[in-house]
Order: sequence, then C-alpha cells, then structure tokens
Amino acid sequence: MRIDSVELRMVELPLVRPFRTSFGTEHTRQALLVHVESPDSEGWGECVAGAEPLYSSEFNAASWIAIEQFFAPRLLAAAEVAAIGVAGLLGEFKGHRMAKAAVEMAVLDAELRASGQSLQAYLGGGGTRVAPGVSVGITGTVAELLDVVAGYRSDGYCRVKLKIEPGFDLDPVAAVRALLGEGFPLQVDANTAYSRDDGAHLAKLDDFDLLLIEQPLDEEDIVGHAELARQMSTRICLDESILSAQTAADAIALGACRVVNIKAGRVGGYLEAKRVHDVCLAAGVPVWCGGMLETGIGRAANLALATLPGFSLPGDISATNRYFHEDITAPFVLEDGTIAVPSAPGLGVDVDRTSLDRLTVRTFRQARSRP
Ligand code: OSB
Ligand code: MG
Repeated sequence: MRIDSVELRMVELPLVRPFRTSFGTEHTRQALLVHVESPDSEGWGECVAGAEPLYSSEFNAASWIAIEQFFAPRLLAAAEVAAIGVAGLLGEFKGHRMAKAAVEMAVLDAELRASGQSLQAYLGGGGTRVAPGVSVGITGTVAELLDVVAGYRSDGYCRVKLKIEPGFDLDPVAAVRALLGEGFPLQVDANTAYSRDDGAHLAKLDDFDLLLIEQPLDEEDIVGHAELARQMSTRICLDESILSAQTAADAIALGACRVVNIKAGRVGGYLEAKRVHDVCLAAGVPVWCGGMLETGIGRAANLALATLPGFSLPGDISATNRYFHEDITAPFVLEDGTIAVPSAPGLGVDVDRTSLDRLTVRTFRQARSRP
C-alpha cells in the first residue's frame, strides 16, 4: 500500500470526572491521532501517551515531533508500506513506542479496511462481546471512593481496580472489599509508587483476596518485583515494565510477575501486543487488556485485542460514558455487563468529523511529494 498523506491531530476530551493516580491527576484526556491516506483507503491510529511524561517517558508533544520529523517522512518515502513492515521501517529510531504504535495502527486500519477484514479477525480473536472491568482513581476520602465504586457496580462492571499509593491503600481496599463482598473480583494498581522496602506493608494486602497487584515498584526494577513476589501471596502483575514480548518473557522467567497487563501502545503496537500475548499464553501466564483512557479509536482496537484466548481476566476497557461526555466515534455502551466488539473492517469505527473538529487543538499534514 502506498501512503499518500499523514495527518496529525491533537484532541482534548474533557473527562467526566478527574482521574487521579499515584503519578498525577488528569482532568482532560489529550490524545494524538494519526490519519493516513492511501490511494484507495484510509486509517486511524491513536497515541496513548499523556500530555506529560508521568506514566512513562513518552508524552504527546514529543510523540508529535517524532512522527512529524522522523516517522511520517519514512512512510511517505517508501514505495509500499504494510503494517507488518512499519516496525522495521522505523526500527532504527530508538524508543517512542507509543508514537510508533499509533503510526502502525493507522496503517493497519487502512490495510484492513482495504481488504475488508476486521482487526479482531486479523489478530485471531473470537466472540462478539467483552465483559470489562473499571479502573477507579484515587479519591479525597474513602466515603467518596465507596460512592464511586457502588455506582460502577450498579452499572454492571464485573471487576473493580483501585488505584493505590502510600497513604491510600489498606483502608480504602478494606472498605471496598467490605462493600463489594467476598469473591467480587477486585485488584489494585500502584503505578510504581512503592519501593523495595515496602514488602512487609504490601503483604498486608494479602488479606483482601485481590486478583493481583499491578506495578508496585519502579518500571526498571524487575529484580525488586521478583523479591516482592516472595514476600506476598497476591499475584504481581506488571504494566509499565513490559515493553516488548522479550521483556515479558524475561520478567516471567525471573519470577517478577504471574500476570501481565497488555497495552499495545506501551509495547509499540498491536502486532507486538499479540506477540506478548503469545509468549504469556505459552508460559501459562494470564493477561488482560490495559487502558489509557483511549478515545473510541483506541477503545475499538482494545476490544478486538481482548478477545484473544489468553485474555482470561477482565480488562480496563470501560464504556465511553465512564470517561467522556463526547467522543470522536459513536459511544461504546455497557449492556448486561458487556460491550460489543466492533466487527466492521479495520478498527470497525468511523470518526465523527464534527466532533473531531470541535475537539481538535492542533493539526499537521504531510503529503507525498509528486514524483
Ligand atoms: O496504569 O493502567 C494504568 C490510565 C492512564 C495511565 C495508566 C493507567 C490508566 C488506567 C485507566 O488505569 C485504564 C482505563 O483506560 O480505564
Ligand atoms: Mg497500570
């Protein structure tokens, strides 16, 4: 496929309620969208970086530069581009996985629309609906947290994930466990907020029958996670640390995690995400689909990914109304605790140009130069 143009759009979607994690509070989801056009197709990609480098070193303004100055010129200079070739085409450039993932996703969407295949079918997923969990931010008080969690439970979410940090962990988790009752799937995410000295404290979470604890320690501290795994019975799940199928295989081999959170953006795209899934499935390690407060574009792709056989735990792929009043695609709706997986070609969603234009704060377009 020949790529004739690459367009970038920075959009800002106000969140329904502020989302607080151990690394900061987001009031607005800023997302960088990539649109590519070929002679007979078009495709969309979403960069899952944030406005600031708080979750990882990537941030949208830097992703924008990486795509504008390095990645888009490569795509536009190539005679033919296929989604499976994008990682290779951009391979000499270090890092910027989220930016690369967005570019690959746009090319993949265009390719699949042209061939009439859904992303779900392409990735090898099955089933028409996904039962998602919900990720709940840190609140000012435990009473407020209980209100929010009770609301999500009555919406029909089948699993709750609580964000924790030092000073907001044992008490809120105990209160939510009491609210939800024994056996309701509950897990926590620390986003790297703890240190190697916190093992004895974190082991107290073992009392609450959690599905897992996500990323308690620094993203680079694989050995620390392996040591922590020997101090607590709750399974450790890695998010920030897993950057590729190789890092997943290594972390599993070292005993640093028994569960893996897969985010396609973090590992450089949906093709590498599938490889992470395959590595974990072969090792008997359950995976689930993480979320980055995606717009409908990324949400559509995550729903498809989450239907692969290794995704045996509920993902953070909640309904649109849990995040935004207005999205750039038709909303994804929770019905009887499940969300429909798109089945149309490509990502299976159409971008609403009116909403897109209303939410866009910055644009850029680069076209192939005439031969
Ligand atoms: O660590 O999983 C995380 C959102 C932004 C950055 C990091 C994380 C999250 C979430 C939200 O937990 C998941 C979602 O999209 O619902
Ligand atoms: Mg996480």
